[in-house]
Amino acid sequence: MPQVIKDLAIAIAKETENSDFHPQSCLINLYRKGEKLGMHKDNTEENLSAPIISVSLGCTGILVLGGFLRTDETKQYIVQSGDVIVMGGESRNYFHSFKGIVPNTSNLLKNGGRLNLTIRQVN
Ligand SMILES: O=C(O)CCC(=O)C(=O)O
Ligand SMILES: [Mn+2]
Repeated sequence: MPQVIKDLAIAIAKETENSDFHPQSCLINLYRKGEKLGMHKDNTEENLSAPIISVSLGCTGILVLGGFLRTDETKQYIVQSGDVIVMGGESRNYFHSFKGIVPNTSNLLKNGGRLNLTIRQVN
């Protein structure tokens, strides 16, 4: 992982009182018009208490955040380029999904769309 991403994640973690965060992986998702990510929990990491740090770049999109159960009530959040979501504490293990982008809201990426970085501590 590039040092700049590690440094960014550590700085974000500190801002949210996660002073002992060790970034070990960065998953990059690319969403074009009409593409989504279904409801899931991030539970493949050995360490399920370190926060997940999510950085949005490019087009605006809609993130859906639920609770511990798939059937829990959800809330939708508009995420714009540069926005950061920290899933820490209880929300570390909440169900969530990505509903899709609002096309033509950013020209950061050459062909439009949105990049999402999720930076994780694995163990
Ligand atoms: O694109 C997003 O904002 C969510 C990404 C996500 O939940 C994941 O990669 O596990
Ligand atoms: Mn996820």
